[in-house]
Amino acid sequence: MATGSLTIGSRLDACLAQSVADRADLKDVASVVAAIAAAAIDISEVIGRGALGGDLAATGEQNSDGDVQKALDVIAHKRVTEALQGAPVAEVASEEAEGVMHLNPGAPLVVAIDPLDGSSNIGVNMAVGTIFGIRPAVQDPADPIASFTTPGTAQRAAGFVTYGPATALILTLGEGTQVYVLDRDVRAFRLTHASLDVPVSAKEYAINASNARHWDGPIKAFIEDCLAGADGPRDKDFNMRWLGSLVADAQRVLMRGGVFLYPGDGRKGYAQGRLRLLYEAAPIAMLMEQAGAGATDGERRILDIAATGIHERVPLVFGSQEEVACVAKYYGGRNHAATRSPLFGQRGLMRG
Ligand code: AFP
Repeated sequence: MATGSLTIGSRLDACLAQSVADRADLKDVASVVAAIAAAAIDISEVIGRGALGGDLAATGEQNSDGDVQKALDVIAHKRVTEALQGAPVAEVASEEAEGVMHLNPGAPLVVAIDPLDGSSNIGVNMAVGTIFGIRPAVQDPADPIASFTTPGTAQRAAGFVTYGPATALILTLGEGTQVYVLDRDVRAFRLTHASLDVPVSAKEYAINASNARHWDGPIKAFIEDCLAGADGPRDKDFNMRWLGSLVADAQRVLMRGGVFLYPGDGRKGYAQGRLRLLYEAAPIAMLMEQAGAGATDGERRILDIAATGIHERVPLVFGSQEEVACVAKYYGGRNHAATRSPLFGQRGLMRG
């Protein structure tokens, strides 16, 4: 999408038509984005009614993750799946389904999707979202998930919807990252930002600090040095945010910079962190890189990582380039002979 050709205020369908006019190869991708956007508008209206629409946080079955599904998880999964059935989509890998779902055999694209991210926020009126990545379909009789075991660089498009004070669609078709906001008067998304540009440096980090005792040395050292502020090796004070909603934290980072960290940690089942490579980390990574930011697992570029399973977890660090690079330095300078420090029980790795 030649972002220079986009006009602020234009509706999503007009912007997608423009991108297809610029690049005919985006025709099928644009159809899938339009289908997901239509489903998101319906989901936004369900969320917007809150408890008036029944208990959206009511719990039911367990999903692939062993997480208990909430009513809204199921509603969102059903709505996006219906929408994708009518689009050029061969397969779907959804957080809410154990295996790959087969929709339209022979269709050119597949979608990895988290229909409702942040479900622990549902019952308390906090932002939640839908995250998706669109890839070419790969036929390989020997590998039933071949379409999803390519690196994140195979993604043709990626996006997420934040159901917050405004419902916003953050989208990339591989040429910059755009922001659309839902205009409820016409039930359509309209362009508000044609090409995001994330600040290179930042003074804000996002991490669930209650897990500090479980982090590895490099993460402990990085956060310890952020906490030391202007008195420490980073020479600047930091602020902290943690919204418990990946899409909300990601949107803040895209709009004003910062760094988000969900590292692997010592808790049972969290060696690779909590977030999923295919339908959380990889789409967010594409959006970040298209907006001039970075995304790693602490050391490796997320988009270079190929999944071996559709629900595979990966540690995730994304945001302002300088901060993402700084985290990697803490790993690169790993010193296993770290000494104890008063704060975390291990001395920071970057101390002189
Ligand atoms: P839920 O969908 O179970 O609420 O998980 C949300 C999430 O995957 C992501 O949106 C948050 O960034 C992260 O989990 C929060 O994890 P913690 O609850 O461990 O802080």
